[in-house]
Amino acid sequence: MTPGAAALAACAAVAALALTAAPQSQPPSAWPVRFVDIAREAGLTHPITYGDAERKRFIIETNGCGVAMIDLDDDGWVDLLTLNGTELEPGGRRARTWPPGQAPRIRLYRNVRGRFVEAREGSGLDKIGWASSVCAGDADGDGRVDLFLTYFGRNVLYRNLGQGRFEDVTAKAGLETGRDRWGSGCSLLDVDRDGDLDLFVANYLAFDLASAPEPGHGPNCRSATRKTARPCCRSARWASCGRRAR
Ligand SMILES: [Ca+2]
Ligand SMILES: [Ca+2]
Ligand SMILES: [Ca+2]
Repeated sequence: MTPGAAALAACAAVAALALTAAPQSQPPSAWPVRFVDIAREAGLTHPITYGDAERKRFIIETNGCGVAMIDLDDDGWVDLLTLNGTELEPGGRRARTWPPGQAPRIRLYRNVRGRFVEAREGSGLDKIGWASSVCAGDADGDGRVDLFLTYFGRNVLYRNLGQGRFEDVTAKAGLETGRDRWGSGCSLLDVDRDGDLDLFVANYLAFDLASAPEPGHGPNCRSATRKTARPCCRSARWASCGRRAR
């Protein structure tokens, strides 16, 4: 057998072995996971408010907000924090003023063996506004999980004081931005591995409620593919957008 023929024969043998060793292909089985909505049974019935429930005029009313599931009291049961938004004044461009006790608020629920019980008073998570996202971590290294919340407006760092109570330490932590921005996402992570948690905040649009055009009247709502620009969001289903953040 020539060297070339020997090499070919060896390759054929390896290929035959590979074929016999290859697993038989199996039809994909259904993923054995199902989800069932048990929010009501678990005690989670409060709605989230984010702009007018029926008609959205501006993009700020459309994005909604996040939640966090964390064991805040170290009892082994994951607790729940739900953020909230607000509404605009009817026909106006400012966040409305709410009667005492009626503002949509951040809700902190303690998990009591699978049922969530709201901590009604004294949590200190008091800021009302367009909350967007939340991230959790022990920012000051005292062993308790703290919370950072982003807003359209002013972001907030809440220090966990224990017993379901929090303190706004944004200014103390050097996190005042000096101007309103639209914080859309965040992470608390040790980027440089020095043992201290660092903070990453992503911002969304540069958006100003005072100057945002009504739906159908802004340059972002015009078709760029037609010779004659025309509104592409005439319906109230479309909301007026802002510029990209820089
Ligand atoms: Ca818990
Ligand atoms: Ca802490
Ligand atoms: Ca660090």
